[in-house]
Amino acid sequence: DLPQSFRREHQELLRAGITTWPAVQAIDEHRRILKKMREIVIGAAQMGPIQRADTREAVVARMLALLDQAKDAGCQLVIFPELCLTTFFPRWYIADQAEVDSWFETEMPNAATQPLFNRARAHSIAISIGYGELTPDGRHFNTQILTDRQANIIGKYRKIHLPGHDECDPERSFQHLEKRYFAPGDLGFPVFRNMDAWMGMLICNDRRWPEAYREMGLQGVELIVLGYNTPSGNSQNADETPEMRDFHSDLSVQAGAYQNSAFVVAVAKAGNEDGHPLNGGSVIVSPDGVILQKAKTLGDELLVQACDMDATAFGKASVFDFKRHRRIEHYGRIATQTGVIYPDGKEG
Ligand code: CDT
Repeated sequence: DLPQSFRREHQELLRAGITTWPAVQAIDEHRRILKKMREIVIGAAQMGPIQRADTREAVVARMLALLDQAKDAGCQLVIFPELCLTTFFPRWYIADQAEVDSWFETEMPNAATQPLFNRARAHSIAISIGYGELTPDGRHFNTQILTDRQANIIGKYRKIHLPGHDECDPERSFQHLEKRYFAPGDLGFPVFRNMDAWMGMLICNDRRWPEAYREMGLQGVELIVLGYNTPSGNSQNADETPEMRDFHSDLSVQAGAYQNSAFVVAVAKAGNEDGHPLNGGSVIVSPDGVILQKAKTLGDELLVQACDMDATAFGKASVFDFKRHRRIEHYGRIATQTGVIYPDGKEG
C-alpha cells in the first residue's frame, strides 16, 4: 500500500541503477523531507467588526473559534489582524489619557489573551496578533508579535508608518489619530527564523511603502505577515470608493511580494464598527505576486493556503537577485530624504 508517487520514484531510482533497498528508502526519505519540510500551511484569520463596547474576552472567544477551525484545516501558522483585541480606537478623539491607556495591553500574554496562547500551544499552531502596547516606561506602540508553535513569542514588530494626524480634525468625516496615540516603531524591520523559514511583520499602512518590504527583502525574508484596519472610505475624499481602496491594498501587497520574492499574508479587521465601515479583502499572495486566496466576506473568515517557502528561491536567485542587480550608488535619496525636492531645489 505504498503511495503511487513513492512507487514511481522508487522505480525511477531502480532505473537509475540504485538497487539496494536501504539506499532507495533513504534517498526517498531525503527527497520527501526536502520537498515537504518547508511547506507551511498558513491561515489568514480575518476578523469581523469589534464594537467599542465588546470586551477582550468576547473577542478572544471569537479568535479561539478561528483557531479551532484552523486546526481542523491543518494550519501551522495563523495570522490575526492589526489591533485585533479591540475596536479600531484611533477613529475616536479621546481626551482622557487613562481612557486612551485602557485600549492598550501592558503585558502579553495577559489574563484576557492567555487562553489564546494556551489553545495555540495545544494545537501546535504559531500565531501572529496585533495589539496596542503600553510599555513599563509609558510608551505606546501599535505592535504585532509572532510566536513559534509552542506559543513562545519569538518576534515583535512596532508599526513604523503611522498614518493620519495627531490633533482632532473637525474637517474630517471621522478621525484617524494614530499619530496621536502611538509612537513610531523603534525596532526597525526585523526578520526572524521561525518554522525553518525567514519571517517578518508589517502593520497596515506599512504595506503601502516599498521601503518596508525591501528592508526585509534584504534580510532574505520569505514570509511577511501583516494585519490591517482600513476604513472603507477616505475621510478627506468622499469620492474614493471601497473598491478603489481594496485595489490599492492588493496592488501594494502584490508588488511587495513580487519585488522581494516572498509570500505576503495580509489580514483585515473588516465590517461595520459602531457605524464606521472597514474594508475586508484579506489576501494570501505568492512570491510571484499572485493572489492565492482572498476573503469573500466582511466577517470572521479563515483563508487557508499551503505555502512552500522554497517557492521564494527562484525569484531571489534571478530577477530579484539583489546582490547582482541592485545599484545602491543611485539610491542615496531613499535613506536621506523624506519629502520631494525638485531638481530646481524647491521643496514639494
Ligand atoms: N490602520 C491603518 O494604518 N490604516 C490606514 C488608513 C489610511 S487612511 C489614514 C491604511 O493605510 O490602511
